[in-house]
Amino acid sequence: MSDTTNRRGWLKGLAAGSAGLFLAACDKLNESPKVQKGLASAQGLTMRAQRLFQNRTALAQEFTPADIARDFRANGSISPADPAYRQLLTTGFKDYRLVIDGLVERPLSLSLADLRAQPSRTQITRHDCVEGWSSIGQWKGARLGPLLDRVGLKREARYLVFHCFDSLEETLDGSGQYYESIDLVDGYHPQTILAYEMNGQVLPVAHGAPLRLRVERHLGYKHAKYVSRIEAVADFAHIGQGKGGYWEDRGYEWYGGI
Ligand SMILES: Nc1nc2c(c(=O)[nH]1)N[C@H]1C(S)=C(S)[C@@H](COP(=O)(O)O)O[C@H]1N2
Ligand SMILES: [Mo]
Repeated sequence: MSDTTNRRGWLKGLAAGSAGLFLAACDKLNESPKVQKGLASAQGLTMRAQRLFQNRTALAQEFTPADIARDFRANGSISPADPAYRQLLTTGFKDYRLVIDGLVERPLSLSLADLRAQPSRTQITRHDCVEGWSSIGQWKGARLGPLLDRVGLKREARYLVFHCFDSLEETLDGSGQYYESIDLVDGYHPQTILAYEMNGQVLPVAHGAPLRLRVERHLGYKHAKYVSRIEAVADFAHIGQGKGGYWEDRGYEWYGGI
């Protein structure tokens, strides 16, 4: 079965459920406003929800090279001390592999060279941290959408969990490990990339080397740095403290949309 057929079947299966509306946003079909309208009324959604839905596929604002911050702030973990990370860093990430698994048909393990060979996107965007600062930077990375098609999401997959190398908090039970999650609308959003370059240079350690998520319609904490694994899941109740992310487990909203 080809990737496209696969994904259609997957979308069809879900369109029956309540999740279908949002998930269908990544299908070509939905570029037609008529179809969006039909879907929304079929689901009995209010005008407000419909607007939110259409809005979610829109692009985040992009800027020009002149707007790039000279001193893009680094925040949270900036130099992970975790042994597995230190080991990879020492050897220039030559043994780094991004694992994509969970509810997928064909799990993948990708080197940085593999990732660089994937369809990419370069974008100049503004990063907004809830702590009240913003910085504009240029990011280049592998588009997540085509990678999701490559692994073939199973019908039950609804979220993507990004597991990171760094522990932001030292704990004995591992609950201080950073992680994040997004839904499939954001997974397939054209500006959602796994960035390996920042401002035309190899991604610096402080900003998440060798690979970090850019999910441009969201607040800073959703942009997982030091990504080691992407796991497709039906729900994230069993991960961390169950709220979908390190900061979500500590009180932030799961939906950090901007
Ligand atoms: N793995 C990991 N990802 C992370 C964090 C972190 O501490 N660890 N901090 C988050 C927060 S709150 C922000 S604002 C951004 C900071 O990204 P930057 O260091 O490139 O500015 O990364 C986000 N992703
Ligand atoms: Mo942040």
